[in-house]
Order: sequence, then C-alpha cells, then structure tokens
Amino acid sequence: MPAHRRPRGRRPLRPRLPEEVRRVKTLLDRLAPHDRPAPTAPADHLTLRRGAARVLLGNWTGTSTVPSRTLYPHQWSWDSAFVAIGLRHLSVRRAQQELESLLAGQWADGRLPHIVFNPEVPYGAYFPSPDFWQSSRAGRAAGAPASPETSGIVQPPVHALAAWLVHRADPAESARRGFLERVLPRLTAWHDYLLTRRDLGGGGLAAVVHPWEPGMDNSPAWDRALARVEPDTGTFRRADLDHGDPADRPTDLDYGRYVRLVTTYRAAGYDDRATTHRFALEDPAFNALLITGELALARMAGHLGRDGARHTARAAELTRRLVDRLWDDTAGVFRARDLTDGTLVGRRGVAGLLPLVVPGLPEDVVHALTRTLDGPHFRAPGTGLVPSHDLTGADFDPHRYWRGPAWFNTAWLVERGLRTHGRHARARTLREALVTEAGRTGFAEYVDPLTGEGRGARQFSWTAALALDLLHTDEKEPTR
Ligand code: 9WN
Repeated sequence: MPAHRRPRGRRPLRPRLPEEVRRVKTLLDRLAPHDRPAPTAPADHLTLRRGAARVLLGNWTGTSTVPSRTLYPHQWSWDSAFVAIGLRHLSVRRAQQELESLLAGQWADGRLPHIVFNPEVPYGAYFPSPDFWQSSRAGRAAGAPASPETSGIVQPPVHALAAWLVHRADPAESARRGFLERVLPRLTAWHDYLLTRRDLGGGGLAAVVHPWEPGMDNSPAWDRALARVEPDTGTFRRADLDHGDPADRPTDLDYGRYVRLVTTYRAAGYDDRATTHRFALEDPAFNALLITGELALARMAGHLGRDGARHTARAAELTRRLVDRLWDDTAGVFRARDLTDGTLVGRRGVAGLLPLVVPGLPEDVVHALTRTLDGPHFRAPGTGLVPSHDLTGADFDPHRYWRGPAWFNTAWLVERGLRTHGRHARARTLREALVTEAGRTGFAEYVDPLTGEGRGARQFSWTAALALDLLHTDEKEPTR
C-alpha cells in the first residue's frame, strides 16, 4: 500500500475498555504489596503512586505508551525511555516491551526515529503524520524499515540508561528473557550512528539537525539558527492546536521552518551525507545523555561478560570534548554550538545544566553548574522545578513551549546529576518538588515557573513515570 494512503478499517485508538480495565486492576492489585508506604513515607505518597500508575496504565496502547492521549497519540523516542524508567516499578515486562517496540522502528543505519507511528491512529490526529515523513519509501535507502512507519529524525539518547535501569529492576527476569542480549547490539548501533553520521562538526560530538531532535523544540537557543531557514507556508495543517493553547505552542512561522527542514532532509532520502543541513548544532544535553548512555552500555557489556572498555573510553573522550567545545566558564553554563558559523549560542537554557548527569565532569564545572542552578537565571518563584529558559532573558516566556516553562523530565535529570556529584541535600529538595508538583498538577506536561500553575496536557506519561520512579527509588541509590 502506498505510504501516503491511509489504510481502511481503523480501530479506535483506545483499547476496548473492559479488557483494559481488567488489566489495569490486575496491575494495581499487584502493585499493592510492595507499594505499601515505608513507615516514614507521607501517607499521600500511596495516593500519588496509584495516580501515577493509573496514568501509565491508561496511556498504554497494548505495546507501548503514548505521551498523551490527546496531543501525542503515537510513540515518542525519549518519552518512551522516561516511561520505561517509571514503568519498571509496575511491570518489568511492560518496561522492556516499551523499549523494544521503539527499537522495532530502528533504521538499518542505526538511527532510532523520534516517532514510531501507530497504524491505528488516523492521520489527522497528529501532524506531521506518516504520509508526511514517508519513511518506508523516502528513507528506504537509508535503512528505514518497511513497517512500522516512523519519522526520519531522532531525539536525545536516553534509551541505554533506561534499558540498564529496567534490567536492574529485576535482573533475573531480564536474564530469563534475554533482554540485554537483544537490546545491547541495537543500542550500540544507535550510538554508533550518532557518533559517525552525526559528527557534523568533526569535533567528536553528535549534532542535531532539527529543533525537534534535542526534544526542547521551541527553545530560544534555536532562534538564530532557525531564522536562516526559509519557512514552508500553507501546505500543512497543524493538529496540535486542536488540543493545545496557541499561546503555549510554537508559532506558525516556527512550524513553517520545522516543515521545511524535514522536506529538505526527506528529499535527500534522510541521508546525512547527501543533505546540506541548514540547521546543525551540538547540544549539551543531547551529548551529556549520550555519555551516560555509553556508560550504561559499558555496564551492560560487563554484565554479559563482554568487554565494555570501548564504551568507557568513548564516554571519557566525549566528556573531554563536551567540556572543550561547549563549556562557558564565564557564564557557568554549557551552551549549544552552532555549526553553521562555529559560534556558541548566547542563551542560557536548562540544556546547559543537564551535563550534571555526567559522572566525569571536572569538580570546578560541577560547582559552577550548581551555583547557576540556584542563581537568578534558574531559581523560579512559583516552582521547585527548573525553568527551561533563563528567567532573566529577554525571550523568556512562562507559558510557551520550552521558552520558560519547567518540565519534569529535566528536573528528574538534574536531580540525578546532583546525586551523581554528591549534592544530596539539594537533590532531595528537587525530588520532593517533582513528586509534589506532579501530583498537584494532575501530572501536567509542564509548569508555569512564575506561578506554579500546571499547563499543557494532563495525565502526561513521563511526568507520571518519573514521579513514580522517585517515589520508588531510594535517594541514596548510587547513580554510577
Ligand atoms: C514534536 C512528545 C514530544 C516530546 C518533545 C516535546 C513535544 C513534539 C511536538 O512532544 O514535541 O516531537 O509536537 O511538539 O517538545 O520533547 O518528546 O511528548
């Protein structure tokens, strides 16, 4: 069937209710024994755990989890990694399946697409839909699978860390099902793709080629690079505005540019060697997550009795390059590097704090990052989370996507980073804020950093998953 034609006879997105209700009930019952709050845990933690579990079970499609039933009705790459990290506390099998269904969309060149499309969802439910990406046709030479349909770009590599945490949740079950044996080669191919085809600057770091790739789509850090892109006008219909407030979402002009970048890439068969990327940047968060991913691969290899030295060495080299190429000592923050003109982007964003998750960071850099975190640029009055953009920046906007709002996944990463470097007291306040605000906002997609009001979608999967993770894990658990 041609990729642009929607197959007939779609089943509705929501699974048949009685069956799902039964499954949810069984899982919630199973949750009960070890879900009993520890003697010192506040009583409402049990309510929170159950609320978070309900979100994850409600957003489960049968093979994976949608980020939101309304706004994002397919499987997203880094969302699934975060979801698996939470889901492992409910069902290790489901958490494995979450990651493996994403890996089923992997291309032969190693890339892990940022969306794996659910064929049961009508095209009009989300833009850009499969008929726009045309992966199985336009991406065939680059190795796109014949099925499922996917996007052609990527998202941050959180997957190896997620797979390792899922394994650790139940090593016996993981061994019984051969989980690590199956995912290790695929995750290695994914990182190899990033470190070869995507080393566009030749500096040993991976580049992103679309604002959707770093996962922080509308960050002011991309404005200058994006302004060079001629927008596509009028050939598409946005579905996000059917569900999201236009004041929160990217503008039509931004969308025109997002579309142009994809059509250019698609016309070159999504081949990085054949495309002249008009947008190419080295993002600190993306590369920091690649480093933690390499360390996770080293652990997986070690666990399977294989040599993980290659991954440990790559993590060390990447750490050196991250600091050399992206650290701004004067500002006390990492910055993105624009590969079109070689300059560092003059904006402070939460992506510049996320390298805290890297264990091998020099202590003076860690010290400066923790000061920046608690300084005027990121200490917000309305939330204990971390704003996505500099509160003092001229382009700060408390509502608009990634231009100010505080997100739960970045808070989870900063919390992990603080623990990695022994900042346990500060990590604890962030941990408490994440859990409390997730519950208070109905597991909102993000929070207004000035007022603390929840915004965007509710029952958002990674918010629930990461709150659940912090409610289940010991704050003293080592991150290395
Ligand atoms: C485009 C799914 C995704 C997240 C991203 C977030 C948003 C998509 C969109 O939603 O991006 O990929 O349509 O805005 O920015 O981080 O993965 O939750």
